[in-house]
Amino acid sequence: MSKVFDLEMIKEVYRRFPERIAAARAVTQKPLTLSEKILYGHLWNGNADASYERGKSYVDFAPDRVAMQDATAQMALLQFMQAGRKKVAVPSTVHCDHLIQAKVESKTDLTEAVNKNSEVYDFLSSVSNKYGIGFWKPGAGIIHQVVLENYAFPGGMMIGTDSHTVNAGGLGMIAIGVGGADAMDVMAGMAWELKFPKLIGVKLTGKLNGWCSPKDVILKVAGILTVKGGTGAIVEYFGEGAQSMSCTGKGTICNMGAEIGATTSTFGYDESMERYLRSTGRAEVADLANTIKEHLTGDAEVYANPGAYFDQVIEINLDELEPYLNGPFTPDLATPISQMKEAAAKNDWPTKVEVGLIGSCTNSSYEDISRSAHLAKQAVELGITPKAEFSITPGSELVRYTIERDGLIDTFDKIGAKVFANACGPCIGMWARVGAEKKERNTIVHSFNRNFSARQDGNPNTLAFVASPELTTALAIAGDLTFNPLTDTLTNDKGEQVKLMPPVGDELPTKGFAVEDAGYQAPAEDGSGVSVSVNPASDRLQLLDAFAEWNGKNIENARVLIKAKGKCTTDHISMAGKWLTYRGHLDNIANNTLIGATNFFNGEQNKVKNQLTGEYGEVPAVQRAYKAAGVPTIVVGDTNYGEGSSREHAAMQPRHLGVSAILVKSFARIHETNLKKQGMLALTFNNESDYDKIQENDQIDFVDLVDFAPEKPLTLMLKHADGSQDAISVNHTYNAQQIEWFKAGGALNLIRKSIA
Ligand code: MIC
Ligand code: SF4
Repeated sequence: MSKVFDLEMIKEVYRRFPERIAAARAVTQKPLTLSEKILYGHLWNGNADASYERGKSYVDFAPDRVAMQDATAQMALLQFMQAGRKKVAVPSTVHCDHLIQAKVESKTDLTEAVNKNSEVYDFLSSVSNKYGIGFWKPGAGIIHQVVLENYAFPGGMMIGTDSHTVNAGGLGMIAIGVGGADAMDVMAGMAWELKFPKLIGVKLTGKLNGWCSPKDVILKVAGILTVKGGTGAIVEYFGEGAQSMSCTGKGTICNMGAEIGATTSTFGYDESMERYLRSTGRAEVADLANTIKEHLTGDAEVYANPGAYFDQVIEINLDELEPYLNGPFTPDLATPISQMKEAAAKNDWPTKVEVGLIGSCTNSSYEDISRSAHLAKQAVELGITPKAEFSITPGSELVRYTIERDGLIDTFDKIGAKVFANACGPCIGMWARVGAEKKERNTIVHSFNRNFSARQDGNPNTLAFVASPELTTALAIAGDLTFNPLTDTLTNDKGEQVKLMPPVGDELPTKGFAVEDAGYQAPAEDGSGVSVSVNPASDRLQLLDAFAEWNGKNIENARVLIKAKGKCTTDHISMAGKWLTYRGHLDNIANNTLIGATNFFNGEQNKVKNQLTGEYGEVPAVQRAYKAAGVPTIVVGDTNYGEGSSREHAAMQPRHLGVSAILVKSFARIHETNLKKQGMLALTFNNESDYDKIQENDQIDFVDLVDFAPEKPLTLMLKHADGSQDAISVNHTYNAQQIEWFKAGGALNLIRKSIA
C-alpha cells in the first residue's frame, strides 16, 4: 500500500496536542469531552485563552485538511481561484464520485461518465494539479470512504464540501460539512469560523448482536432526535458498546449524523480504530496516536457522569436494539422491523420490495459487504430465488478490489446482483432506473442515508426505506417490506420453509486489503506553469462574476417569490440528479431554483404568481422577471429550511437570480452559513406563527435594515393587498464579520478587495 499521506502534518498535530489540552483544562476548569479536546486543540489562535460558551460563541478554528467532491468542488475551486494563492494552505483533496450514473454496470457506466464529464474532470484535475491538491479520479471511490481509508486520523479536524464529511468521526475526528466558500477560506489560509457547538452524549451499553448493526444505532437515534434534533450540536458516542464496534461501523453512525442535522459526530480513539489504521497501511499513524492515547478520548469523569458534561444524554442498550427501517421520504421516521407489518398496513405503504440497494458512503465497508454476502450465500444454499432486484455500489476501489479477490462479488452474482461503479450513483439520483419515468408508486430499500422524495430515481412516488445493508439484503431476498428475518421463514424453490441465519462477516479482510490502482493523482510539485482554462461558451463551467454590494438602503416593496410549505431541503431548492451537470455553471443551474418546493398558496410545485403580470409561472422564470424589472423578492419557508446537503448552490442560485432575503421558521446549519457567505439575508421569524401572516400578494418593507447589527432583531412591514399592514420582528445570527459579508455582497468580494 502507498505511503501515509501528510504524515508530517499529523505529527505536528500530535506534538502540540498535550499542550493545547492543558491550556483548555486551564480555561474550562473541568474534565473534557473528546469533542472539546479536538475543538480546543484546533483554535486558530493556538492555545486557549478563554472558555467558550456552547451554542453562543463564534470561534475561529484551524482545520487540518479539506476534502471536496466533484459536484461541489467546482464551485469551491472557482471561488478559490480568485483568492490569489499559489498553493492551498492545508492538505486538500478532490474526489470524482457524484457525476457517475448507475445504469448498466460498473465499467460501462464509468467509461460513459468519463466521456460525458470530461470537461469537468479536466477542469478539476488541472486546478488540483496547479494548486497542490490531491486528485482522486472517477472510479477511485466515494469521498468519505476514500477519506476514511487514507486521510482521517484520531484527534484531527477537517472540513469538507459535503454534508457527510462527518463520516470521518468514525476514526475519531471532528469532521464537518461546509459550503465551498468555507472550504475556500481554509484553503486560502484563513481561519474557519463556527459557533461553538452544543454537545450531545450518546452512551452505548451492551453489544451489537444477531441482525443488528451500527446502522441500526443511528436509525434509532434519528428516530429519537428527528431531522433537526442535532442542529448546532456535536454527538459524542461512548461506552462499552462503542468500543466493541468496528471503526467502519462507527463511520456509518457518524455519517448519518448529518441526517439529524448534527454539526458532526465522533468516537474516542480505541482498538477498533487502531486495527483499521493498521489494516489500511497507516501503522505509523496508529503508533503516533498510541503515544497520546489519553488525549484522544473523553475524560473518564465525563463518561462516568455524562449528565454533568453534555447538554443532552441519550442511552442505548445494544443488547436490546432491533433492526430499523427508516422512511419513507424522511430519514427520521423510524420503524423497528417487528412493527413494520402494522406500520405498512396503517400507512398503506406498498409492501412489495422492488429493489434493494447496498453500498454508498454510508455503508460499504468490508464488514458491511461481507455480512451481506453471507446472507446472499445462504439464499443460494437454501435454494431461495431473490424476489427483488439487487445492486451494490462499493465505496472505494480498495474495497471493491478486495471483495472481488475474496469472492464476495461472485457470491452476489449468484443472486443476480448488479455491481455499479465505486461512486454515489443511485444515492444521489444518478440512477437510470428502468421505468422510473412512469412514476409508479413503489417501494425500495437501501443502505444509504437519504430518502427524500425523488432522491434516488427521480420518481416522487418511490417510497425509499433506509436500513442496514444486512436488512436490505434480507428484504431484497424476501421481496417483502414486512419480512422480519428474526422470526419469519421464507419459501424456497422446493416449497420448503427455510430461515436465514443472522449475518456473520469479517470486520477487516483476513488477507489484508489489496488494490491495483487506487485512482490517485498527485499534484505537481510546482504548479505555477499549469494553466486552467474555462471555455466561455461552455454550458457546464462558468467563471464567477462578483455579486453586487448592498446599496446601503432598506429593501422596499419586496415581493414574495414563493412561500414554501413544509419540508424544503436543499434537494427541493437545488435538485441533484440530472441537474448535477450544471454544478459548475451558476446561471444554468439557477434554472432549477426551488422547483421542488411546494407553493403554500396553491399546493403546487414550481408554480408561483408573478405579481407584475398576475400570471403563474415557474419559479426560476418568475424570479428572472422580477430581477429584470428591478423588483426585490424574498423567499419564505418553514422549519429546518435547507436541511440536507452542503451544496452552496442552494444559496448562490437565489442570490444570482436576485432574491434579497430568505425568511423561515428555522434553518439547517450549513445552509444558513452558505446564505450568509453569499451575501444573502438569512432571517427567522421571531414568532413562528408570523409565517401565517405572509400573503401571496404582499409587498414587504425592511424598516431598519440600515441599522443591521449583531443580536438586534429586524422589523419587516407586511403590506397586504387589502391595505392592512402587519409589522413583524425577525431574528438573525449575523456577527459583525458576517454583516460585513452582507454589506460587501458576499464574503468572496471582501477577499477580492483585500488582494486587489
Ligand atoms: C448529498 O448526499 O446530498 C450530497 C450530494 O453528497 C451533498 C453534496 C452535494 O449536493 O453535492 C451533500 O450531502 O452535501
Ligand atoms: Fe454520495 Fe450519497 Fe454519500 Fe452524498 S450521501 S456522498 S451522494 S454516497
